[in-house]
Amino acid sequence: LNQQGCVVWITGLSGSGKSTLACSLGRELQSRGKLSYVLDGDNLRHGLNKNLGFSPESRTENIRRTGEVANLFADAGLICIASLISPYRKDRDACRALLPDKKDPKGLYKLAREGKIKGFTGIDDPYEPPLNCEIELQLKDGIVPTPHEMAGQVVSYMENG
Ligand code: GGZ
Repeated sequence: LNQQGCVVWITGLSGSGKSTLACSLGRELQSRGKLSYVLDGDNLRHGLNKNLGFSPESRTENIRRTGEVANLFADAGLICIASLISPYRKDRDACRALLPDKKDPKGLYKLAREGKIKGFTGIDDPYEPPLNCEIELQLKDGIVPTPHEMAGQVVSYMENG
């Protein structure tokens, strides 16, 4: 299997279309040759989470179990799409903490913040942005451009100045 696993977590109210989006995303990924698996809150409540109701504690446990399973799927290289109401922020944050951080894939920032790496650029050692660089890659509507778009900006500068 030549793909990096990850978790796409869909949260929202009952009836807001989470399951529909999850299925549709699964089909879209399949058409691109990517293997995915949907963990749907309502379905999981028939099996794995059969003994759970809707008290705050039960929901927390529901999210925790699903997060652990999603993490295993991702570890096996699948794109795991979880669709659960997951109403409480603290439960979603706990789930997120289980998963490898895509913004810190090597875990270096985490180690640096814990003081386990000293002199890490951007944490306890400076990064001095250039004062007069030739190109500054621009956000588009506040969104970070894709690598392809950024490459376009560089090429355009090289051609047109
Ligand atoms: C919210 C409830 C409740 C209560 C039953 N509150 O739209 P549905 O019907 O088919 O899917 C909903 C499902 C929610 O399960 P989750 O595992 O996603 O919830 S949570 O993340 O909060 O643990 C809904 C149905 O269960 N349902 N009672 N009281 N949704």
